[in-house]
Amino acid sequence: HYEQQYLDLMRHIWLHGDERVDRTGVGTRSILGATMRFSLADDAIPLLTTKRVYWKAAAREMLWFLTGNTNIRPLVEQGVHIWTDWPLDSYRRETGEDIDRDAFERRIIDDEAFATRWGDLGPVYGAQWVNWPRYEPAGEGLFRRAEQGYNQIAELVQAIRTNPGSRRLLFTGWNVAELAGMALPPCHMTYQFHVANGKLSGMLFQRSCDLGLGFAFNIFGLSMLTRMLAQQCDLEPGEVVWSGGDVHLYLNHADLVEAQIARVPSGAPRLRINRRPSSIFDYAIEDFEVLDYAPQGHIAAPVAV
Ligand code: DHF
Ligand code: TMP
Repeated sequence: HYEQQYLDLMRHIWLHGDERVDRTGVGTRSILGATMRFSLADDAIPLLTTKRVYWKAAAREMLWFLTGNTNIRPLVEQGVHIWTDWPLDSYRRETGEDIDRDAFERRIIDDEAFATRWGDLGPVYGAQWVNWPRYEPAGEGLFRRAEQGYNQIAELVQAIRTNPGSRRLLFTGWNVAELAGMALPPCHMTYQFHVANGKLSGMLFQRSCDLGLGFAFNIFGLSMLTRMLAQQCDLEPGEVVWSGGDVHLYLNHADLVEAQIARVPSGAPRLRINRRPSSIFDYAIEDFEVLDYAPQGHIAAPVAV
């Protein structure tokens, strides 16, 4: 089963990873470098079956990246809570107010000015993907920021269509000049694509991977995006290759790890895209459907902020 790779990696890191105190203070067991491959043939989608994954939240997150928006407001409006903890943490630290998570989210929805002030993550994923800053000469050796940045995604679609043999079919969120302004520097930082025999494959380099929590979302996002690009470029889906840099398990995920590695993967979920939108930017959540997904129960685990 495709998921055995994941369970083997989880077991390996839990048994042999280097234990250290990480940025969050929670502590991890960590290794450097891991690769997994998953087929996308016949609509196969590498969703974990040993716990329920809320794939719609991951899909909404991917669609949000493609809009270029970096504010959590549209996510929260759709009931997606995965990014709330970081702005909430800044708000608590900077105001000293002990607001709870639900009240904070309610304010993000109800109060646009509040969302503008407190809901933004800085120039993260979407900002770099579709609007990487471009500078133009402003005379006397000065430069000013151009109104329109580089749209790496639009250029990627164009490049796959016109130059499928290219070895430069990639985009990245790792904009060194802007890292300091980001709530978190990009984890899933570089995506690369490859065309062979009429099939599009996608690869991700993830510099830092929370294997118990973030990974399930990241592998779904990579696969969904590869499927969307294939559809837009009239190619068949090939495979996805995931590669991790610092791949870790948080020490407070012991229950999740023990429960999950005791489970046996089963089934073959499929992702259907029910429409062919006119561009990569025109997909909606209703276009996506997961079939044959009968996972084992969800396993809750705390997220390290
Ligand atoms: N920090 C850390 N420590 N780990 C992460 O995985 C992570 N991911 C981020 C931002 N910062 C992070 C963005 N992605 C969840 C999933 C993905 C995600 C953030 C959080 C999460 O909490 N998932 C839970 C609940 C999902 C839900 O309620 O929809 C899960 O069980 O999958
Ligand atoms: P770091 O910036 O110190 O590496 O912390 C980021 C943490 O968030 C780390 O545990 C990796 C995790 N993460 C993912 O695994 N996937 C994601 O998509 C994001 C945003 C974060």
